[in-house]
Amino acid sequence: MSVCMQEGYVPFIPIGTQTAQANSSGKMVKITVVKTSAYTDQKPGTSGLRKRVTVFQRNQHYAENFIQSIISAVDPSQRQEGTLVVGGDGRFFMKDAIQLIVQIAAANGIGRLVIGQNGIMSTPAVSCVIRKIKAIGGIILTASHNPGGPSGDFGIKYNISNGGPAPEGITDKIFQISKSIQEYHICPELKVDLCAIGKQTFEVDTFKPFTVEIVDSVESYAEMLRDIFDFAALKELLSGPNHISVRLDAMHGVVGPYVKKIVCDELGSPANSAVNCVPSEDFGGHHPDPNLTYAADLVSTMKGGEYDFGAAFDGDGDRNMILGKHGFFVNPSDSVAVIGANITCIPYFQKTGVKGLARSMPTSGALDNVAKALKMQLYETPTGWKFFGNLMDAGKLSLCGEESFGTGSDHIREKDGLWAVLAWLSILASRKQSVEDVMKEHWQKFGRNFFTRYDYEEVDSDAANKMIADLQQIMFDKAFIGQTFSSGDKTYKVEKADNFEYTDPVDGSVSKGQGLRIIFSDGSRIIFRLSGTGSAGATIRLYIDSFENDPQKIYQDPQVMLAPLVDIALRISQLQEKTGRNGPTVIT
Ligand code: G16
Repeated sequence: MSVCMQEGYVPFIPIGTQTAQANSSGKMVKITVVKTSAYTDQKPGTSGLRKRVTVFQRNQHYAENFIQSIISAVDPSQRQEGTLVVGGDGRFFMKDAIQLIVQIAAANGIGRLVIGQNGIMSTPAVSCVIRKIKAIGGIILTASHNPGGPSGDFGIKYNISNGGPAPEGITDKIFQISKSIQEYHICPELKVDLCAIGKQTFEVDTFKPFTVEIVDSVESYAEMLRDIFDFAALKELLSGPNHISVRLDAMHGVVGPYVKKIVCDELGSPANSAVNCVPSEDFGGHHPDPNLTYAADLVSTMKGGEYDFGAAFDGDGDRNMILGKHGFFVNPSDSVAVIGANITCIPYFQKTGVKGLARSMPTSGALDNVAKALKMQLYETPTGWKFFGNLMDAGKLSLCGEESFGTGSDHIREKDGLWAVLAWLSILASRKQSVEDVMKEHWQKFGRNFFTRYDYEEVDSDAANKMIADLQQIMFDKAFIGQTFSSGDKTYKVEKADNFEYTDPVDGSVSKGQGLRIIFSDGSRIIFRLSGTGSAGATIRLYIDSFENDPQKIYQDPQVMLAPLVDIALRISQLQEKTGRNGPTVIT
């Protein structure tokens, strides 16, 4: 029945396929109840549960407990009629996890699963499919930009019916269940063939037939993009007589098949314009993280000058990095601002209008400048794409972005790497300018927010927590406001210091403790927060944002421009002394 049967695969009583009628003589799939012990560390972070693969493999029932906790959070009345979409970025342990999801979903009365072929489906594509087929939610197997392979990371994320990451109310519920779970329900003999496109139906004890539908990983998503962008104009740009040359690096992640089918096959870019397009379980041994450090190969190729436009994606295809000729770097905070300023180049927004713009708190104020100039509403949310979903559902938000290489719109409820690339290409097609010229003109018109982020990865957790606690104490001292700090020839006066708190304008929910902010009288900001996506130790992020509109200064090197603020941040926090780190692991 399948042309790509997996090794060791033993098909178990599918009673029907797309072509065959249900066979009532098929054996009944039995449900087993397994006793288990709860774990206390299954709290979803910024985006799902992310841990070392070994944590999932070596701790008994670790993955089963978390999958059961997710499904237990789904109202039983929704399960039998409901569909869950399942897909992942192809990393090590994904296929094992998908088989567990199938077995546990069936045993808990979920009616139908829709799974990407071979388990492959990018995070934006899962969001797209959930919305398209009106599923009750989805489970995404990814640790995003974290490395993969047997000694890398694995992750499980739950998305809700709007296609977006579960909000805190639901992730808290999942966490509570995981802390007291005593048993899980599973159909251990049930196995599905992930290769064969089509339906497999099983008769599960107690419940009515359980259907697993394996779908093409790319098609629904491609169809959506065809509706958003002007494919004829993009085709002209990529393969017409005056075409530009692009270099897209899928970083061995899930986006490879999407880039190949959409950009190469459909828009006509030559096959060699897309590299590292076969998803691999360990991402070729690299970090699938589209930044200047981990996408160094792309940066160096772009510096050669052969290509006009470059982009890289992360493991699950939701992040993007945009580069121009000779490696000209577009900061993600600027990227969303440029898209905002040129939004009418994208047909989708001509149809829907622009309801509002949003950025996460640490993201630079570049988007604010656009919102102000174009008289659009701007929302500032905590870090985490899940915070944008409510605004979109309420019709308040069209375009948003984060400094962490995430850009997207209300076409789905996840950030979308390939969408961002097509958005930039639409701007280039319409303006007939280079990436660098578009960016420079933007700074001339709106001023420039110089931005940098320093990441200190795998810091000792106690030391990181103490540093943050001590800093908060300093900042909350009344004497801190009004204090001045100098470095080189620059002096800054503290105007405001707080731990960012967000009240969702739609449902009134409050999210506290979202990052320490020191805001100076000229609007410059120093922000410290602990990452919620690491899997070992703590990652401290230091963000610096400072606006400049002197035309003589807007082309300077951000690291030079921001050096005084970095110095001040390190002095106030004593980060180096308290963590023993002399420098960051990654600078963006
Ligand atoms: C996730 C979230 C993003 C967030 C990023 C970084 O992205 O979806 O909204 O900005 O993590 O979070 P943190 O600073 O806490 O590490 P992804 O691509 O990792 O799923």
